[in-house]
Amino acid sequence: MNFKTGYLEELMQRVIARNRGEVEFHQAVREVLESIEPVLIKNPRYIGKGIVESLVEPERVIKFRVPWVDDMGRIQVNRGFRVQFSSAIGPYKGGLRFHPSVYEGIVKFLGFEQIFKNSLTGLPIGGAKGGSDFDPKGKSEGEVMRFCQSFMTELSKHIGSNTDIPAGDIGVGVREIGFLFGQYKRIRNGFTGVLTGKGLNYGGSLVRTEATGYGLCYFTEEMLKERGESFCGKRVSISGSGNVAIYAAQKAIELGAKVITMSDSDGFIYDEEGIDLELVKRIKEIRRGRILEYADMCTDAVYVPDCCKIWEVPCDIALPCATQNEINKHSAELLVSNGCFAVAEGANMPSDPDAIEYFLSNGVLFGPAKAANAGGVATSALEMTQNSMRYSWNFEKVDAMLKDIMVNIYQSSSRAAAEYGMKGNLVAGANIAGFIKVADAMLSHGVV
Ligand code: NDP
Ligand code: 2IT
Repeated sequence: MNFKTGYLEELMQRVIARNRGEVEFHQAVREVLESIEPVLIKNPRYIGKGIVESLVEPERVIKFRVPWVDDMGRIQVNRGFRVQFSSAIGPYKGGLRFHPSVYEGIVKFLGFEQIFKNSLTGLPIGGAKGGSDFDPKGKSEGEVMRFCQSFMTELSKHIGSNTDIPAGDIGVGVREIGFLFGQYKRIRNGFTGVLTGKGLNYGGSLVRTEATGYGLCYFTEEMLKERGESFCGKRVSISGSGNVAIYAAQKAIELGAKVITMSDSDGFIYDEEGIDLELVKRIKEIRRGRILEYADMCTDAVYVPDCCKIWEVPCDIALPCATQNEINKHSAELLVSNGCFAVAEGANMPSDPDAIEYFLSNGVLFGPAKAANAGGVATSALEMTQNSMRYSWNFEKVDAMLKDIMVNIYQSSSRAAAEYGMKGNLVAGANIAGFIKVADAMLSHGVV
């Protein structure tokens, strides 16, 4: 799609020139700019006040060396990042990703997306992301701890419970958050809610572990209701087998669906009888093993050593929960021709632009990541609230608040799409609803 206004085309070209080679960031910006074009045409004051120019430029990019000592006594050096993108509606908030593919472009794309996602939650949180090209796979617990301590030694200078509150993402779960928190507490001599996704015994919130996956299913349920449908009796294909995938599967099964696939970066399993989630949890959460082991232990299941082929399996509903750009146009065509009628994104930006275009123009119910996976960060914000109160809520209360937030996100995205003449297009709706709140806050603050 091309822009109707020369203003946005020029702005996009400037983003590309100023952030060379950061293709994931360009992709994320282009999608948002395309969606908000009708808002800018209707409200030229956003253009006059330079709101979009400011929004595409991070408030601060922090890039640092992370030296650590491996089990052989050798010094290893990784790169750490924190992109504090926008604090227009609250302190910077967003996860940390530890994966070898992490570079500035990935962190910027994730931080940019986080601005609008966090705005959609209705809670007062700005947008940020961070991480490192450190690969936790195959590292001992001692190595992971030493890496986390070194990473936090630098990061601690830039974050704080009222400034920037990181959390987990790929490769960063409750174990890593524990090591990061311990080091922050030691260096700063302060016990504050500076991270979310903490263990339950030192300030974590109930439901945070489950929140992204559960929230994804709550959002999808609302989307399905639009067609008089539900999860009940549906074949659901899920990619990934990490935090988001596992708890999306748990909630989908609880709502009556049959989950038939899960994957990791090496391959996927297909179990026509329905995935045995307790077995997946034993392999992935307890033993930190590979999904291949499922097929060794469960004779009904087939293992395919190519994770990209997962979308060839016929399903009714697809929940991509692994990583960015895991669904291209070819996969989208396969999904639709095999009868898939709903796709909701648990991962960040898992569908590429051509796949999204294909889903939307073929009548597929499509829940974009910013809206559909916002349950994780929303529950993080509830963790911040509980930490501030020095109190904790029970599981049912947090779960009910999460569900309420996801229903509201669906409704505000759906309403914004209809208001701008794009009924049913939740990509446009989520971007518009997320943008307006942030843009109006920026107008109030003046040139800052
Ligand atoms: P985890 O590290 O727990 O799990 C990641 C899963 O995705 C693993 O199964 C991993 O396989 C797979 N994966 C990672 N990279 C690739 C790749 N390049 N190709 C294929 N598979 C891959 O991370 P999460 O479950 O937390 O995150 C999954 C997605 O959800 C990410 O896009 C993340 O940004 C997003 N997200 C996470 C939230 C959270 O609260 N955790 C909130 C909102 C979104 P392998 O083990 O082989 O690497
Ligand atoms: O992408 C995301 O929304 C997350 N990884 C969760 C961020 C958070 O602060 O809980």
